[in-house]
Amino acid sequence: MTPLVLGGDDLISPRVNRASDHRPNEINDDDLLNSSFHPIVWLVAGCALVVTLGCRLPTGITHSRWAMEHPDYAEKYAEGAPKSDPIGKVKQASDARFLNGAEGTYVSAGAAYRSRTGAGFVADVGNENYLTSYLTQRMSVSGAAGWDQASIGLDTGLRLQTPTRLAPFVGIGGYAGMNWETVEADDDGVDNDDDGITDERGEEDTEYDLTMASIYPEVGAHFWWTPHARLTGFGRYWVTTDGRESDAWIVGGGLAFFRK
Ligand SMILES: [Ca+2]
Ligand SMILES: [Ca+2]
Repeated sequence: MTPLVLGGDDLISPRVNRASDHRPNEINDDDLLNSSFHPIVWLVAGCALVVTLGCRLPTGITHSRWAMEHPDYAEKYAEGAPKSDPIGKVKQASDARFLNGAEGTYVSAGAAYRSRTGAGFVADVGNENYLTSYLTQRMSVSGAAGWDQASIGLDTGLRLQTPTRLAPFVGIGGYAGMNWETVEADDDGVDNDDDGITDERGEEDTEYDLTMASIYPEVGAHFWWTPHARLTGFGRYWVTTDGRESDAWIVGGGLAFFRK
């Protein structure tokens, strides 16, 4: 056994194991080193990225008064719950009622699946407001695209959620916009691509729908990384005016910053 020493090139670049390095049934120290070292490399790289982005670990993750940098919360919990009051500790660790009236900006992105056009993606940028501590209203510009389809429009919705740091929600939303879609056109009696042959095999046409709309139910959860920054995961099922083949499953996530 050679000593387990951190050093050499391994500190800079995780090396690729070579088959010739191995002898059967022998635990190789380099393997031990590499197997425990790769996560460290990723952790350091991840931390560097987080620091670069100006982010930080969730606030107050080591103590129960998590939102003391927010003035409303700080005033409410100026005197924290004593150690003898575990329920009080849980309450102050989860309370997010100070967000009543907060206004924020969000970006979100997700994967979409339609039975007619297959997989695609969606992206949004917009505003969300806390009408109460447990109800938000949001509005965004939203785009979606797949292999044979693209759309852009306005998206809006309401979310009913718990007024807590980790906040599951249910919501309802609506979308209205323009949709482009490539469809099969080999049986419509028209030379759609102007190549002099009508309805040749594989002929396609582009359909435009300037008034596509959808409504959708939504479920998801928020987590407040800081008293002002919120992470969100969500799932939706779009029911569209273009028929059930244009309906879509959407799963995504987002980041929002709130001012108050
Ligand atoms: Ca043609
Ligand atoms: Ca045709």
